[in-house]
Amino acid sequence: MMMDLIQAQPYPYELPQQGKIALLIIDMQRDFLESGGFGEALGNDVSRLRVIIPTVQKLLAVFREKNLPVFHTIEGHKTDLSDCPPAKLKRGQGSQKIGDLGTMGRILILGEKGNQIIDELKPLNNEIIITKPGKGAFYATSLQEHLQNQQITHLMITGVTTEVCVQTTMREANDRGYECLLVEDGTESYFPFFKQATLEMVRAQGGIVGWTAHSTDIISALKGWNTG
Ligand code: TIU
Repeated sequence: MMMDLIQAQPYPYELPQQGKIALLIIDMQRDFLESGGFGEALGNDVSRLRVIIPTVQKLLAVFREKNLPVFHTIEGHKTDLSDCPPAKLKRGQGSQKIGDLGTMGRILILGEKGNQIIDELKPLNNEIIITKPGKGAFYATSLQEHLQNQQITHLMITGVTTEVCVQTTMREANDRGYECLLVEDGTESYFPFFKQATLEMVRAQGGIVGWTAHSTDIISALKGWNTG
């Protein structure tokens, strides 16, 4: 039987013979990529995350072209903060906290301007948006239910930030039995060293958490893949 493989580390990643692959785009919301949101409130230079936008756009275009499922996530809290643990609310020493009024609305609150996915990656109506109160996309969300309903077994993971929401989600997915591939140039961190360390730690020990691959290798494999 011919296998469809993506050139990856620590070894080639097999595209599913059975089951499906989905694209997971983590938290590409204004909060983390534009000035005036949560990322900046935490003291970060948000501009450095923007380099991955064209890569994620290209992957998104291939998934849409091949009619493969796409999931977007947003980190955010209810207006009354009832889903925000006190520990998360009081954490940090920045001038603004979750729920405070910033230049893009209330910080990290669902529905506010800062909480919207950036225009460049605007979801289509048939793409599911998972809002999440934590760093991981499985905690207190319906993500797993959606994946199971759609027989998705493989996840291609992109978004921000690599060592926080992306890595947490990848670890959660790995423990739930998903074959996870982290897109090297489709994820970014405020700290280059943390991104590099994350790539290395997930693929160490024979792929203890999963694989990493460059978008060009992923796109060429997906384009030639007969999804049946
Ligand atoms: N602070 C930071 O790097 N990230 C977050 O708070 N959330 C996400 O990673 N989405």
